[in-house]
Amino acid sequence: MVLDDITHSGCLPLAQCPCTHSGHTYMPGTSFTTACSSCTCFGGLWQCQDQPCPGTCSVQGGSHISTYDKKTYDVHGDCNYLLSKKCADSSFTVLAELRKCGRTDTENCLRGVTLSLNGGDTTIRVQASGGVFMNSIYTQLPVSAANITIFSPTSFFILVQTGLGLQVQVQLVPLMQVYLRLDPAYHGQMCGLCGNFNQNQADDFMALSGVVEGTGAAFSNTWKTQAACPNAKNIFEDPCSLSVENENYAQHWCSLLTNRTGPFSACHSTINPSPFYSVRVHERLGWAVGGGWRGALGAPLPHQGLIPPTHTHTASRGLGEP
Ligand SMILES: [Ca+2]
Repeated sequence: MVLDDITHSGCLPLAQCPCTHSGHTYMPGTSFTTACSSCTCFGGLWQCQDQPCPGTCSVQGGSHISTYDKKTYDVHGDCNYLLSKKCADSSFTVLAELRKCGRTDTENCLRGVTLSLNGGDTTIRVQASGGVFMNSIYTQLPVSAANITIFSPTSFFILVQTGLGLQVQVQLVPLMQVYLRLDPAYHGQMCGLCGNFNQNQADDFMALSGVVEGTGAAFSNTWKTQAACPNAKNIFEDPCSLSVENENYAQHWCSLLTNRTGPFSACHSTINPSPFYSVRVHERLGWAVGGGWRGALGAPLPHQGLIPPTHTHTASRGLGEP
């Protein structure tokens, strides 16, 4: 017999112990499923099995890449890049246009995302302005064609849903960012800045030649789609070192993300805010140093859910994310 400190029902056999998850109580034998695992409560403990998990790759802040295998690096580029494609064929190809957009080399913007299907039979380009072009023709949303649906769930987002297991989520406000969500069936078959999706971060910088590049810049240069573009350089300069005042400003506002009693604290049990904090501080500093600062921390954060519960708005919904 053990003391039930969850539902406070007194003493009960171990096998009858409930479990908790995210503040909810589950009785023995009940289960819950997430996108990546299935867990069942046995004797007060969760027994979980991994499920095939979709991969998410993103380009945030114009330069921060997070691969399907969750390796993060920066590309301070000024070119079109192959973001992701199946290595073996051209069933789908996603290109990203990254441009310099300020006075310093660390200010970069995502200007457009292009999705090609079936070897280029269908090409969809989404511009930072929100304009959508299908086969170079300006297209009003929603639009549905063979194997593809494009719609705007809110004024902040455009979703491109393909019948190939790839969803492209384009954020437009306050700046263009893109998230690729890929079916686990593509495990280990991918090429491009998003990596190979084999659940091994260590080989994500492997170029087509088979060589594993040492830096994000060198790796990104192997995926330029225009030879005439300048090569991206490694930038080791910490923008925090340029201005104590800017650093304090960025840390003050961005610490709202990690503050244990702040507006995002209710999300912390589900999402670790630290990576977001780090990216945002550098983003704000980069903007501040370059004069492009707009002071918009309240802008929507990536769709993974880091939106304050008290400010949840339609921009965060309908994206199918946990
Ligand atoms: Ca990998």
